[in-house]
Amino acid sequence: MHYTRTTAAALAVCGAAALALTTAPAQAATGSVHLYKIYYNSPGTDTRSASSLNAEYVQIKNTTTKSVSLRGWSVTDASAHKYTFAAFTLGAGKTVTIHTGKGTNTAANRYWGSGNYIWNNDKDTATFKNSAGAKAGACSYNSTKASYKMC
Ligand SMILES: [Ca+2]
Repeated sequence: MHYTRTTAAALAVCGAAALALTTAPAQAATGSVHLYKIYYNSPGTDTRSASSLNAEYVQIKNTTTKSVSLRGWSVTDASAHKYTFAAFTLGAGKTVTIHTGKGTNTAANRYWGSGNYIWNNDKDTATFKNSAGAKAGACSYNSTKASYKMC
């Protein structure tokens, strides 16, 4: 009886270890490059001033453990306005903000270059695609009660 219990316990430990080994790679592979936040109703009146346009933005986050080249990746709204990344690399764990208006690109801030608002204040859908044109995510909102949407 004593030996049987010991064997059973040993087997249980081996089983747990085997399970840990098989699940570890999957956990390490989690993470993605995805839509993170849309700030669709910039503060104040929509005057189309540079500061107002640039207070409207969409963010993309890289939760993988590697830098990812976003060249050719795109974001579109429901009206088919499209932003396509030129040469740009998003570091591991980093977030990039795509402002609606014009500005000077940096590692953390990119500019759509639009003279008008992109993200409707009531409802819209952002679609994110990779350089091959495959959908990498979407984010929708349908409320004027908030000014932004966490995707
Ligand atoms: Ca807006």
